[in-house]
Amino acid sequence: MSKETVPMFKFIVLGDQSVGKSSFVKQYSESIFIEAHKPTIGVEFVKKMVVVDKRKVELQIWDTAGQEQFRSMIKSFYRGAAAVFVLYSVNSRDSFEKLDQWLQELQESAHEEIVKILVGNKSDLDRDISKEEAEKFMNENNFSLFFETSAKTGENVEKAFEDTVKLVIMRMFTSESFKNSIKTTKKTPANSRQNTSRSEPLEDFVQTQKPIQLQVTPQTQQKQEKQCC
Ligand SMILES: Nc1nc2c(ncn2[C@@H]2O[C@H](COP(=O)(O)OP(=O)(O)OP(=O)(O)O)[C@@H](O)[C@H]2O)c(=O)[nH]1
Ligand SMILES: [Mg+2]
Repeated sequence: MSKETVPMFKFIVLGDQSVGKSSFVKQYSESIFIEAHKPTIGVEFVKKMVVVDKRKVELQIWDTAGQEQFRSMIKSFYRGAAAVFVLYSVNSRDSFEKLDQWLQELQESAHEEIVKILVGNKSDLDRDISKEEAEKFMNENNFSLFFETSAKTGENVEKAFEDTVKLVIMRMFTSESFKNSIKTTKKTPANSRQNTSRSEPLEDFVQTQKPIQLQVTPQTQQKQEKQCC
């Protein structure tokens, strides 16, 4: 009996303290919102099986702490990640200004092919950062997609994850170096028989599927064209 091979994508969620990283992940994985702020200690991990355009993918979502003291340990989790959500809060200029620091850390510690997604969370609150300002930042800093979300109302949260999955799949079809930079299989326990073919499920996946079309903003499209040629 042949066993279905489901590729795994590792996603990281970064951003300043209290921007709503854990709430964003919780809203997506469990459809719940909690008013109280319980700071994340180190890194928390959530798994979710999703079907996007008839493709089944397992997501491993790593929700990181915003507190400064955890920065150095968080870096060790970037390895093999397909995408990173970098969050700020639309009502906090301070969190928007910290984005440069997160980009700097990514540049130092993540592989350069990682898909970067900019997320302005707390869109249900009065804003301090306009959409135009955030779009300008996105274009200047090589983000692939930008969303304004509310982890409270759920606005755009599922779309942010689903469009990111679609984009990652699209990159797998178009970029060999991206495919080689991301981890798509689960770690096997140390005492089990090692599956040495790291990319096998991904190869199956790519070979048996047709490329998909992702709706992207004009800016994103221009950027992707620039990147590809
Ligand atoms: N109104 C509103 N509040 C939100 C939203 N997202 C998160 N919050 C609130 O903001 C506070 C911080 O949310 P968390 O999700 O814990 O923030 P975090 O980024 O994970 O924080 P750290 O783990 O400390 O880095 C909590 O009180 C949440 O209820 C949102 O979209 N809208
Ligand atoms: Mg948290």
